[in-house]
Amino acid sequence: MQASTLAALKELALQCARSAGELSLKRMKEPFTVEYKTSASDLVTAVDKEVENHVIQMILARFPDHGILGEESAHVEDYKQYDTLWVIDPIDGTTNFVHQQINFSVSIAVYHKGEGMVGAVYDPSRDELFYAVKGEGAFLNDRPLQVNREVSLEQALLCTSVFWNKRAEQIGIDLIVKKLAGKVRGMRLLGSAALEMAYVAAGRLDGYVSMQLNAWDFGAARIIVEEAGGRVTTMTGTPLPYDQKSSVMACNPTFYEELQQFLKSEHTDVPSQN
Ligand code: 2AM
Ligand code: CA
Repeated sequence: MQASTLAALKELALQCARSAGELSLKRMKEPFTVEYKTSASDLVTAVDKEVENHVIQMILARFPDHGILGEESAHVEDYKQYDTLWVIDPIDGTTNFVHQQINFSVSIAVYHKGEGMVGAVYDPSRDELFYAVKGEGAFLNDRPLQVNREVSLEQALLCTSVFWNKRAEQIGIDLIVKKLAGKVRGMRLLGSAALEMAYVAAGRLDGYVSMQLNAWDFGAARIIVEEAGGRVTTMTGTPLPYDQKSSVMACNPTFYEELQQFLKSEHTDVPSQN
């Protein structure tokens, strides 16, 4: 990809992330409708849909021949026909948006022929923009990010997204998380996967694990963690897809192998959850 094209993609991705974040903050202060998707713990608001449409319009106004895979419009068209694909989540952490009014983010990624080129995760309530461009490093509001602390699994502060429902119990996620929490220094659950992974890039957390995330939850943050020197794979160590659900493991490389071995020894069926 030409340097000028990459620069244009970066500029638009950052503009979209900021603009979407500002719109969701503004709408948060007004009344909005909340609907259930599949259950009372799976929410979508009118703001998610409005913000996604706003981002789609910004992208297509500039690049009408690009494809879009967005959480609220994932069913709309066959995105596979496009070389350049924008993978977007207008609000990652919708439950936090509704209840806490903090700890939610916008996630915007650009993939070219399946390869991550630009990732932007914006936290509008703290005005923190995490972003990365392939080969150019990762940044938080223009400050370079680097995962460089030497840390063992026992010294690590980890984070995870878990749904405490029947299915999680059937798979045994609750037990894995419990065992992992007993092994590491601490375990956090913030409720926005994109933000949690961006915090790994920023060194605020040492690692993030999830048994199942959607492509728009990890699409941008994965590029940011990798550009910050972190390692991101599925829980079994295979490369992450760019357009499918997957388990995710994103961490400081110094304890990646140790974490992988621990997960393997605790749960041998992990592959079936990818
Ligand atoms: P969302 O807010 O965009 O739905 C913790 O809840 C994290 O998991 C959030 O990033 C959330 O994204 C995501 N999430 C919520 N429900 C999910 C589901 N059914 N499958 C995968 N990820 C989900
Ligand atoms: Ca979302």
